[in-house]
Amino acid sequence: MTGSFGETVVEGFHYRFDGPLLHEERSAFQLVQVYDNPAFGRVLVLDGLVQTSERDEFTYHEMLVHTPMTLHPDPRRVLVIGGGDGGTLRHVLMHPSVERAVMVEIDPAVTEVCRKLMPSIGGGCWDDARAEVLFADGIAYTRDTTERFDVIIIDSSDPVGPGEGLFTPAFYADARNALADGGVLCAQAGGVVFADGEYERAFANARTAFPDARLALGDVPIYPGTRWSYLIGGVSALPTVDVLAARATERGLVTRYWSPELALGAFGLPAFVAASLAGTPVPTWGSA
Ligand code: SPD
Repeated sequence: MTGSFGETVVEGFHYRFDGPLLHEERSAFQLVQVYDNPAFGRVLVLDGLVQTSERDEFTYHEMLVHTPMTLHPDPRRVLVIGGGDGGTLRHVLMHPSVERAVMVEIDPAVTEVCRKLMPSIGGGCWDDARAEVLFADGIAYTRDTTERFDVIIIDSSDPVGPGEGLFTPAFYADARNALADGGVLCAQAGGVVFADGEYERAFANARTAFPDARLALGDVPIYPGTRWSYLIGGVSALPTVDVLAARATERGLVTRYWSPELALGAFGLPAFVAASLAGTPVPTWGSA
């Protein structure tokens, strides 16, 4: 079947991918689609919004995972909320210090189709004895768990539909409680170029539980506007690049996007993002 898919980014700007639809189903939670695109390979789309692709997933997952994992000196227990495609779990398990990684995904249909049609994203994570994969509500899990985690990673979809509750003050407070002493939180917080208050709201809500919350930015070519934000909580002072580099070397990390220099530089924000987070009025996108 030939076809195309895409998103309306803002009024007057739509982006379109060509490629056949390989899979479509309405799960109990959302519309799940996989397309095949000549530039990005297979692409997972949920409720019409692009989630990840075979060819650029590394840009997103490496920032989302290796940044918090190397900010922690010895991450042994890790909780992943969402991340049904397996990319986040696969990258978490690259850290040899990890003894246990729990992934809580709400929609089994996402995992099932990604394992079948996009197997390179999760790789061997599904068979790793350190991993436990649960299909359950991540909000309830985080609230109710008695375990304490060194790193919690929120690999959600956008703050609409199933992902909405993962951006609230109540959820961030529960995540704070589920962290061990010295624990680090990382959550995807949306794009910053064509943002509609999304990352600012996530940041403000996270700050109610993590007074030290900060934002890092990275590039994800397939996402609208490309510049993507990652919220980090639980790190009062960033380490030096030498500390991050030593941790990456000790752990034998082999990365294609992430580097210690990039990770620390990512906390240097464009002026309009810093101003927006500070609540200082900034010109909206497209203003002269
Ligand atoms: N607008 C799409 C944001 C999606 C972020 N999560 C993607 C999941 C990839 N593991």
